[in-house]
Amino acid sequence: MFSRIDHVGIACRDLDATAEFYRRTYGFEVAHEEVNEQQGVREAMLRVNGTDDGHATCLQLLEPTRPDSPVAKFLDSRGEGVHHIAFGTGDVAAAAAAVGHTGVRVLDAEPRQGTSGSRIVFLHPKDCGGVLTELVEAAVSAVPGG
Ligand code: CMX
Ligand code: CO
Repeated sequence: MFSRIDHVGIACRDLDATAEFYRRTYGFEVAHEEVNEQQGVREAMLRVNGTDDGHATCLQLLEPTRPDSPVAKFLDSRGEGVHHIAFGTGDVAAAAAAVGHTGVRVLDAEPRQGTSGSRIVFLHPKDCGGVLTELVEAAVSAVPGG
């Protein structure tokens, strides 16, 4: 049901400075940038491996856009660092339902919009060994032939 790590989310205070750190230290370039107002983030995707078809593995750098957002609250309480891990799946609604049946709290009753038109749901970190976990279905348009 889950075939890959889609991305690792990293909370930061300064997106541009953090992207520059990853560029100069590892050579990872920003493949995509967007603002997701629903999630309260300005974000940059840095492709670590794979191709730009919605199935790559990325780092997702996250800067908050408002003080009451999940990433802003995380920065206040824990500071900068790894915020979540995201697993890729072909059907996020079915995957969330299956995980929900195991007793893990699914935070989104319906999938929300993620990066580049993907569909996402979050799982409660307290039910996942302290790891905030995201499930991601890539947008159809990002899949070759889709
Ligand atoms: N990883 C692990 N634990 C986390 C966490 C994280 N990222 N964020 C919060 N927690 C823990 C806290 O440490 C706290 O634990 P204690 O009770 O032991 O102190 C507990 O969860 C509750 O934390 P809180 O600060 O009161 O935060 P909330 O309950 O208000 O929110 C959460 C926590 C996970 C429900 C909320 O952040 C959420 O809904 N996240 C999903 C959406 C999101 O993160 N969007 C940004 C990314 C968007 C994207 O990837 O595209
Ligand atoms: Co994410």
